[in-house]
Amino acid sequence: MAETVEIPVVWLQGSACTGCAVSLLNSFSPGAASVVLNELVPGKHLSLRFIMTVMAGQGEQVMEVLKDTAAEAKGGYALVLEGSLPMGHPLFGTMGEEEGREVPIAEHAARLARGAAVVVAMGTCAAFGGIPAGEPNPTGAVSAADLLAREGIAVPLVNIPGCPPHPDWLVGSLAAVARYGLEAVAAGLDELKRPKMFYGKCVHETCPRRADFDAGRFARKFGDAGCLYELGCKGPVTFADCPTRMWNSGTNWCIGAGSPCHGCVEPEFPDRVSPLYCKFTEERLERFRLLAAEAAAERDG
Ligand code: FSX
Ligand code: SF4
Repeated sequence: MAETVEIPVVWLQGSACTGCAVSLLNSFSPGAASVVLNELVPGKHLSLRFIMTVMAGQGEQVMEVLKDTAAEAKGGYALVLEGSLPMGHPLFGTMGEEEGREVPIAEHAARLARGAAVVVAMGTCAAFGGIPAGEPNPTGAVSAADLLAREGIAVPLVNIPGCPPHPDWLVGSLAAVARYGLEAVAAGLDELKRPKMFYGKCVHETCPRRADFDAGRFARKFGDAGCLYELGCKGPVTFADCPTRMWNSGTNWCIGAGSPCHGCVEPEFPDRVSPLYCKFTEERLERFRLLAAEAAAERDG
């Protein structure tokens, strides 16, 4: 029998609520235990070597794992980044010490990204900055893409946004990389580096309340039947397969539970889709995009 190929995975967490790691534990098919214990696709096994939320080890020993992976598996491991990277002060978000100095998570991330085959930004915080980078961004939090650009690291990046992301979006993307190769997955990314197989359709297109929208039947208060647009639904500007995939092992999803879509997979989340329960308009979105572009231009000098 052919030997199983091990794909080392290192998972670092910066500024985040830990929901992304918890969401991974909700993986249903395959189950979370199966993701780490069994072959993900025939002949390929994800060797999850480091993940702070779940691993039992701690201290020097686990920090060695990071160094060993960077050295032994150079160019062949996946770096998953959860959360944004706080860059505002050297003591924001540190992990471990080196010669008496506490090492910022951004430094670990940059070091590991240099030798990775792929960086996967898990969650909207890692992909676009998300909640920790919300105005006024007191910790100077940046996304994985920003970190790679600042450090001049040219490594393939896959964004898996969502606050938190659906477990299938990560597990499915990693399975696709293991099965079809990185190039095939890279070819299927949208302009925001999200896999189109999960983020290719607008929520509004496949929403079961779409007929209500078209007929002008709008919910006026929570609990009403009808389209949730007047209550702040961001489905018309949000790209994800939540309406068909659903959450919690296919149980339900935000709009199914009567909550407007908050647009959590989009770079505009959270600042520019807020207030979450206020009606959103195309004009408002345009204005916010303009402001965001101006702010980015100012930031980049
Ligand atoms: Fe961010 Fe992850 Fe939002 Fe939380 O840890 S994408 S705050 S739900 O889940 O990074
Ligand atoms: Fe569109 Fe939201 Fe209305 Fe669904 S509830 S039809 S996504 S506006």
